[in-house]
Amino acid sequence: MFNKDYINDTIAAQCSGMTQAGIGVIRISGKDAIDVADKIFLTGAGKKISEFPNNSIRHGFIYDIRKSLPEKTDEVMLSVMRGPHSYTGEDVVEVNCHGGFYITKKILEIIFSTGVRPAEPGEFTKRAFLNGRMDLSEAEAVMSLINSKNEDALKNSMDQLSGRLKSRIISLRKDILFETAYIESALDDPEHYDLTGYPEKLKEKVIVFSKAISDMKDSYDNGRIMQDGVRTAILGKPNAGKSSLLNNISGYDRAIVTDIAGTTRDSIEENVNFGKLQLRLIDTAGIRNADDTVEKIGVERAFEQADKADMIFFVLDSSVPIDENDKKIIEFIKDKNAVIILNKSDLPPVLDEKKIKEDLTNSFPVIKISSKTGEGIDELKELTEKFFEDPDHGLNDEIIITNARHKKELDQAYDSLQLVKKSIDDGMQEDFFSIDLMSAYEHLGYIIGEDVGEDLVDEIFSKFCMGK
Ligand SMILES: Nc1nc2c(ncn2[C@@H]2O[C@H](COP(=O)(O)OP(=O)(O)OP(=O)(O)O)[C@@H](O)[C@H]2O)c(=O)[nH]1
Ligand SMILES: [Mg+2]
Repeated sequence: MFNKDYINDTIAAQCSGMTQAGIGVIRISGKDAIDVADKIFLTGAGKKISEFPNNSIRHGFIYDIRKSLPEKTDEVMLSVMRGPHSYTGEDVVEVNCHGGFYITKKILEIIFSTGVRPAEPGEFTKRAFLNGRMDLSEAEAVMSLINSKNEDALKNSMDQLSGRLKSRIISLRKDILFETAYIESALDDPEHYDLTGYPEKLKEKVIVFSKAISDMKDSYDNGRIMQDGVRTAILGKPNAGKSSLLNNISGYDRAIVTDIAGTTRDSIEENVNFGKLQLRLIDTAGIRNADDTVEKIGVERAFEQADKADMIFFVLDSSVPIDENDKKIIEFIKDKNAVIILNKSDLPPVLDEKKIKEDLTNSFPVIKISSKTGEGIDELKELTEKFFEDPDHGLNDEIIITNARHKKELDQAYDSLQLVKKSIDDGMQEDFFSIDLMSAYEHLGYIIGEDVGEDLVDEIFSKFCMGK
């Protein structure tokens, strides 16, 4: 299916970030990798890398062989990893050079002058997949590992990279295939296989398979939270101190704060690390019946943001009494995830805390803070962390799906299994069962890269960063 000539050439790219740094890493992969390294590198004692054992690293010099008299270009460490036991499954050479823009670019140019081709984004990992070093779900885990912004996301990517999702999918596929094979054998050889009572047994198994798949499907929301952060909308009436809270949590003056009610007009987003969590914090316009057109739109947007959010920080100004605007918000958040924040704890309290708890039927945690002095922010942090550690909202599920492509295939596998169940309930012939069982089998296979087309593979790897 895949063009083998294509994988016969040798590629190279800078693997370290495109920034000034102590060390820059350039990777060369393909059948000529070691020959190329021999042409451009010598140790101080004049030895070539091909003379060195596998998985070793050597100190030496890169020479600019484009000059008539090769010229020392950089002092480097060079490592050699021969295929098939390398990242890509091919011969790989890595150059650790000095990490300046100019020097890494120059070494790459020397490498390209030998006929090596620049690697496309994700091409090293794509080769690892094509050479059977990892399945598609593991290759995708490499990308999410690089993109991880917090502890949970990192742990989950590492789990996926070590093949946890893959083993679950493989075992499910094996069980589904067994049933299909049984049906096919029974239809071919009715003398030795008896299908009496089989549909009922199959139905029980299909329910078990469906449950396993729906658990993975359900974890997708948590997966998104883990990967992109908890969408947290800060909601409250004008002047409650919403923008001050955003500024306090993000650690700098992100939003404009004034004592004029209606300062924030449009929603403002900021990604912050909040304890172990990553929050996508959204400051919104203060909720009130505004006459001003712009402010009105701002208020509508505030409610839209709160609707989409995983969590609402409802900010009340504890130095003034509750008013109609607060009541409107109390009504709005009733069936949502929210924390009630009594802000301005540094001022004499006016607001009746007991009354608020009653109004909210005690269903939300209430916390006192001061966005001005920072009092209570640590408690808010702990409370938010605890909320998302709770197994109900949990980031502790066994396997967590973070990839939209995986979710889509799981949806389709699940739907196919529901068709099997329906055919059983409708008393259809056994061969109907196997068609939909096989469809579920195929969709699960796409997750790990069984029988996926070249286009899809190109699409997936093109999302990777350079040098990976
Ligand atoms: N004393 C005290 N003042 C605060 C606190 N938080 C905010 N303020 C003050 O309250 C006023 C309004 O603060 P903002 O953060 O702009 O309020 P907001 O909710 O974003 O207001 P809008 O954008 O108009 O909806 C400012 O003068 C802040 O300095 C606090 O904890 N203590
Ligand atoms: Mg504001």
